[in-house]
Amino acid sequence: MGFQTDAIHAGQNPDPVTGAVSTPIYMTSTYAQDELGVHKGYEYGRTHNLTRQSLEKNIATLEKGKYGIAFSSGLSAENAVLGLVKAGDHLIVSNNVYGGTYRLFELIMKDYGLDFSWIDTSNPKNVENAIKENTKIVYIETPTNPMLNLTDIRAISKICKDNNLICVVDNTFMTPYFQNPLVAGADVVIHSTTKYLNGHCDVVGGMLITNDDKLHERFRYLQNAVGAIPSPFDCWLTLRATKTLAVRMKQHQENAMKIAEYLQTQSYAKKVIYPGLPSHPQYELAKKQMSGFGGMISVDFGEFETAKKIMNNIKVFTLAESLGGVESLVCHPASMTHASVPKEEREKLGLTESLVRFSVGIEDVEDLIADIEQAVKKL
Ligand code: P1T
Repeated sequence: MGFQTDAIHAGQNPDPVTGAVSTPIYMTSTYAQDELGVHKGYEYGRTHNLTRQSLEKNIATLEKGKYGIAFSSGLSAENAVLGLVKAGDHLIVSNNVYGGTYRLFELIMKDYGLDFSWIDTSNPKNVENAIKENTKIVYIETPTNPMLNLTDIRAISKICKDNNLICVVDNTFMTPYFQNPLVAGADVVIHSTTKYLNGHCDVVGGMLITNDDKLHERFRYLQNAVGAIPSPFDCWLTLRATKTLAVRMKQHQENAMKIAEYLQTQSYAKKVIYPGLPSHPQYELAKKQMSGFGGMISVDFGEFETAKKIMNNIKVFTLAESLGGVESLVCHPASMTHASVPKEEREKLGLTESLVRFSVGIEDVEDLIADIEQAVKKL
């Protein structure tokens, strides 16, 4: 089936009892058993929930995967990935990832005996060179948050296959509409469904997707044993949202392209980073690896004061953490989403105090550009 057909139908069948077309929200913590040891396959809410199963099947289908395993946040999904390794193991990770990912890996899990190498994965050679005896996972984010650096998923997946490593890709920024890492050879896809998949800034959630039976078995075990599960209502909201993912992503990207092209002509915007601009250093890879460029733009305004004034004066864009909602947001990565990353590390990546991240929503683009113009007039 095509993407939009799957988005609307995969994982969803009319309710067998009433014929309800919209998947019911099964708000129950437990299930009646017919007699001891005889039940309908549903025993306890943490372990089984039909609304959650529908969402898992839906997103797995969009990612061209066999299995989806839902979590209560993107970070709890990431934590389940770390449940594949044990003390003494080594992981290679993209040197620019969401700040919370850095915090979980480097500031928490390192104390439990995991070793992380933070590598510029945009050059596959760097990944090959970083492999050690005890390396188990290569974890990449592409495009990265917020520098929008790309990593060649095919090249990294091949290195992983050749070295018996697990390749994990955070596909939050692109969504399955623009990029399918499993098709490119990755073993696991991770999403913060909080972002584009849910798309309305009203749910926090996460998802892992894989084709591998063994990985699925382990993730399913961890989902139940650790218990970081999303509520049935949150699953239902996200299931409702993926139905419009394709139309939303088209509009996010159309708006983002127009804004990026506009900002590029403005002298106050010292550096405009958007994978859809030919000036992006990995524009060729972007065209090859993704079927679109997404809705995220990062702009370096050169001076912190300029960046601050724009963020404080902008009106249609809301100054807030997060991204991927229908409403446009603006954020200051250095003090907000990436505050956990040491300043020296941030500066090495170009994640400066004057960098502003725009999550372009699906409002009328003329209003968004006029909003930036009015904020800049106050400089
Ligand atoms: O917030 P949560 O659902 O736990 O997801 C974490 C996460 C994982 N991966 C990426 C690429 C992300 O961007 C995030 C969360 N990011 C933000 C909250 C943000 O504003 O960048």
